Amino acid sequence: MLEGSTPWPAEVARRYRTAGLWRGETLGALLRTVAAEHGESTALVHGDRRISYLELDGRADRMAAGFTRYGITSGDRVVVQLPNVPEFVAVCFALFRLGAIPVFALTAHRSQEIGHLCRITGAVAYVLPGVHRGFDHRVLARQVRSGAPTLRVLFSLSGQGGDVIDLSAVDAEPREFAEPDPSDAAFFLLSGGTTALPKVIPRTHDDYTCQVRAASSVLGMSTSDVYLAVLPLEFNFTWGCPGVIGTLVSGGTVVLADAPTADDCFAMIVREQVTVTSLVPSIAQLWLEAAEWSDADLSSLRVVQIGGAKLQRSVAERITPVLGCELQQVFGMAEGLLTLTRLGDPTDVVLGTQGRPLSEEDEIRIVGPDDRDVAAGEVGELLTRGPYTLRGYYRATEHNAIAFTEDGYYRSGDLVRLTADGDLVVEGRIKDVVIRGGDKISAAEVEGHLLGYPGVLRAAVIGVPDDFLGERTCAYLVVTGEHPSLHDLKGALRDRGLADYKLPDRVEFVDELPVTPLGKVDKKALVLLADQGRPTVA
Ligand code: J2J
Repeated sequence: MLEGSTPWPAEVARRYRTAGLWRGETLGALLRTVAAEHGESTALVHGDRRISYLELDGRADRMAAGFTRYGITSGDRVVVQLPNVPEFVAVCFALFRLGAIPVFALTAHRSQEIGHLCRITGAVAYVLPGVHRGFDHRVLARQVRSGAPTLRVLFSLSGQGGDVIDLSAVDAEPREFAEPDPSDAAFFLLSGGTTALPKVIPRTHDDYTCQVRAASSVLGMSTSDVYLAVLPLEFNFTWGCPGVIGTLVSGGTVVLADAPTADDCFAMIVREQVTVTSLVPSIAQLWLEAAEWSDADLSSLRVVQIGGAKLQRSVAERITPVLGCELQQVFGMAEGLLTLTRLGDPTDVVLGTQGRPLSEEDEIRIVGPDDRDVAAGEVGELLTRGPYTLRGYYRATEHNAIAFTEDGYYRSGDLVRLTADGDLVVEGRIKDVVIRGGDKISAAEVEGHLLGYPGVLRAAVIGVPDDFLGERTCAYLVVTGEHPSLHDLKGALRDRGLADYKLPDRVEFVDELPVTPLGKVDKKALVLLADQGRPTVA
């Protein structure tokens, strides 16, 4: 077992195995099995490229052998920062085969995030996109390498030369590798968490195959399904709910979208006869607006999953009439637990709840501040444990002591209630996270960076309601001397290497931050204050 991970207790693991939830399968072997059965079928589509299962399987084998030439071996961690391209999938399966562990990064991540990911995971390699959306990731990579002692090799998607190896050169005669232990980490997801430095989540082969198989079965996925990956592949929602892996396990086809724009996605839906896709609410809203005037025939769509942020009922109500397909609400987290409405659920359940847990072995508790279960139907914090929910963040002993109960429940920080029928409704959260569109922003992380700006004495970051994104960020600052402009603040954070989506949308200045009777910054009071104040123009 990978040092720094927390295993499930032995008797619990035995129960999951006996129940057939953990089957001892590795993700690499899953692709092999499907390729043997549906070799000629199309696994991936990207623009004009169509890649069959046999081709994907073969590419993963050759790439796995190729990676060993650069010294990458079983157990090594490799940061993967790629857009939605077939190479993302091939690199991951190559690493799975090898027993090496992909660490998923967002393409928006910069030196702060990538540097942290490299250091905390001890990554030996970093796979980057080259120049992407006008940003040169090679410069970032060299910068990161100087502060990450374990990082040895850089691979890039587009021909670079020098010290950055072109991914196409990662190619060698296939060879056999020892199967990784299915109860070990297959890859790392990044938490949308609350801490100043983001935590990473080891997802095991056993737990993830359990999740994708169950999610595929809930959606009735089959070889005739075509999944459109609109959101970034590294998002747990897109990767495995059932997403990319669930579609591949079912022998279906995954279509990779470069951007979530309605124009491009509608054209792909028509051309590839897409049946399933997953969206965050803000993108669903854009699609609804576009569909009102578009004459694209979207009738191949059977389900649109929406999750990642609260879906307003008014938006939920328009999905079926406008897009002509079923809506499935999904509440999920990179840490594990998924709840989903089921196909054919009553309208009120689909429109007004986030559904029921994915697995019968998912355990949930809803507790008050005293950690006792609230009365039926009351709102409280959601605690959960189960066959695909982590038991501990990676290398985070101190944080794990507060993020989990002694008996292994993960404290989600989400405020929820259960309806009389047992469907979950998300009511808010107690964790200090802003959910901007589908992006999760840790207030503490941004506050730490704001405090690095000259003259800033105190900083508090809050989410303020926004019609389109759900929430936007607002920074309240106490400063000495002149007030910096929002533009200057954003520039400074960007220069520190913080991803763009974390930069505040608005800044306000106060003489003192309000505090609660316990002496903590009173963020509720700030939200009320923000509501009265007028937004600063960037
Ligand atoms: C309200 N809040 C939600 C929802 C997630 C599937 C779907 C989403 C994620 C995801 C995921 C929400 N309504 N429907 O990993 O596999 C908020 C909660 C939650 C946090 C987790 C998946 N769906 N949320 O969003 O790790 O606050 O996962 O704890 O990015 O998003 O964020 P993340």
